[in-house]
Amino acid sequence: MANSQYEYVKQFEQPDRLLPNTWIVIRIDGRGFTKFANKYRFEKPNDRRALELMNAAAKAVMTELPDITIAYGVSDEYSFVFHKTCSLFDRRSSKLVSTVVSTFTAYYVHFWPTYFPNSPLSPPLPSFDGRAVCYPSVENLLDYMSWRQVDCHINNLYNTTFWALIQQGGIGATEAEERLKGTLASDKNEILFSEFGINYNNEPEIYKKGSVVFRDYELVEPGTHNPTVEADSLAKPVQQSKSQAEKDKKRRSKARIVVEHVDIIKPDFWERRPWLLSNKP
Ligand code: DGT
Ligand code: MG
Ligand code: MG
Ligand code: MG
Ligand code: MG
Repeated sequence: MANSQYEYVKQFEQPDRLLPNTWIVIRIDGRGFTKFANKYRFEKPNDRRALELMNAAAKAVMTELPDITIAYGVSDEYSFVFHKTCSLFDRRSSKLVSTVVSTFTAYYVHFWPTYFPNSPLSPPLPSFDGRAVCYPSVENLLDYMSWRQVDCHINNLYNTTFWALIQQGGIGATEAEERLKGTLASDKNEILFSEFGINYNNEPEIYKKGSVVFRDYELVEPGTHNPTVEADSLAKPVQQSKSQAEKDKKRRSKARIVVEHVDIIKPDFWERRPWLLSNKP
């Protein structure tokens, strides 16, 4: 099409390409989910249907975007990790973030009736915000993932104790908050055990650890790979032929996507699945 007198407006667009050779994390978070959870009577502190709905939407996002290496979800949030060699949308931040957010939201609404068959959605409908952050090293990326999982643990231990005090202990929210002020993890474990007979260790893994979504291949022996060293050893992305890249992409789209509730803070998880952090996406 010939240039029109209006074409100059294009120059107002700002470039937003994310730093090359860095791991891109896109985190989405439910907007106003405190209210949303009350409206649909989510169970407190954890509603399994709500968490499984989040996981189903995350799985669908990973299926549609094979560039995503791994995802981690807790509460109303999900973090999607794009491989450092990812070139999708020329790594343009707004395109990546908006695609992840809208794909996730669309599937969340799509799968809603499967998980909440007796509570049809009505406006205001669920929506999510999103942001992209680049992590330059595997160590930074793993620290990010650990940060989210530690957050899950701290919040879940607090919420489990808080709601036990209210639901089983019969005290009010203000009083429960007072009781928990300044307590350590060991104190909360003790309250749960001695007052309510709850052994926190026996709580469901999905609540304690959150949800990890990734493509599954055969596990390797632990200790034979050091993913941090290996994946950080090359500054330049491995040059692949187009046909090889296509093949890899096909392999990724065919792989089984699994959801597990496991520790991703210790190196074991990563060592046994070297494909997650490998230089080749
Ligand atoms: P935001 O993200 O700033 O728009 O505001 P919120 O309200 O979404 O706050 P956020 O994201 O910090 O916290 C998540 C809220 O979602 C939190 O208030 C509890 C609620 N929520 C998430 N999962 C569950 C669940 O399984 N059960 C219940 N009862 N509430 C949940
Ligand atoms: Mg928030
Ligand atoms: Mg939220
Ligand atoms: Mg949140
Ligand atoms: Mg278009």
